Amino acid sequence: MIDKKSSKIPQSISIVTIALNEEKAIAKVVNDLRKVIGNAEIIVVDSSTDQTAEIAQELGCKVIKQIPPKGYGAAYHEGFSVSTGDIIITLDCDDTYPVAAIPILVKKIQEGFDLVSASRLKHKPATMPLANYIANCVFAICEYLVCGIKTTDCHTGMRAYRREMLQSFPYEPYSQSLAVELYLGPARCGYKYTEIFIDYTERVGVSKLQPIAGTIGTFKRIWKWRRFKDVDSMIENAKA
Ligand SMILES: Nc1nc2c(ncn2[C@@H]2O[C@H](COP(=O)(O)OP(=O)(O)OP(=O)(O)O)[C@@H](O)[C@H]2O)c(=O)[nH]1
Ligand SMILES: [Mg+2]
Repeated sequence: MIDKKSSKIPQSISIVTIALNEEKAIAKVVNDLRKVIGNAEIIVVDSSTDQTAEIAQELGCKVIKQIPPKGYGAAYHEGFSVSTGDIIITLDCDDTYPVAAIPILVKKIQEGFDLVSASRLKHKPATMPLANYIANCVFAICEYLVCGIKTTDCHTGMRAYRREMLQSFPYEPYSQSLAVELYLGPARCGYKYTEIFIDYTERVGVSKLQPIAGTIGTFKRIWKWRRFKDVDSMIENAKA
């Protein structure tokens, strides 16, 4: 709809992850990634006061410092802007997401999808608190009713994006719940999107989730991409 896809099959991969005091998890996450993606670039946008950045640097990651912390969206935005791959994979830096799923995400992008989202919610994961599970189910219902977009998990941190797509629709990085918009926006703009299901394991380290601000942010993002809103003019205005 807004972007002419090049005929070249996307090949190069950037892993973009963000970290706020994840020194207990970072080494395992990076070592697991290396086993799956070899020498692809790994970018860590780090806002930590602990040893996360030093560990990531030692393991050969490209570390971008963002101090003081500017939040989830700002950190990912920075990571996207310095990444170079045709395919951008995101995941939390807390060892909750299965890196073994990355080849499946990559293959789907190479088959022609612009966005592949790794949903944690085929059923309730034992590792997700009940309140979070219920909230995610309510968000999914609202996303369908308000935007007309079917999804089971708009808050998953594990996604694959085709780079050209990510660069060409107007997302707002600096407020809460960017992940919601990075699904609803492309879907509403006519990009080709899909979900796969993954397992979601126990978090290493302390959660940074902000439930109230995140819920408000989610509903704002849903409303931004509501049905019947003229997305073409949104895109034109953003370009102007
Ligand atoms: N650079 C940076 N990273 C952040 C910031 N806030 C959160 N993160 C990271 O963003 C990722 C997602 O945050 P989490 O605390 O895992 O949030 P969540 O996945 O919704 O919650 P859990 O299910 O408890 O893991 C983690 O890797 C955090 O370390 C920030 O302000 N700056
Ligand atoms: Mg997490």
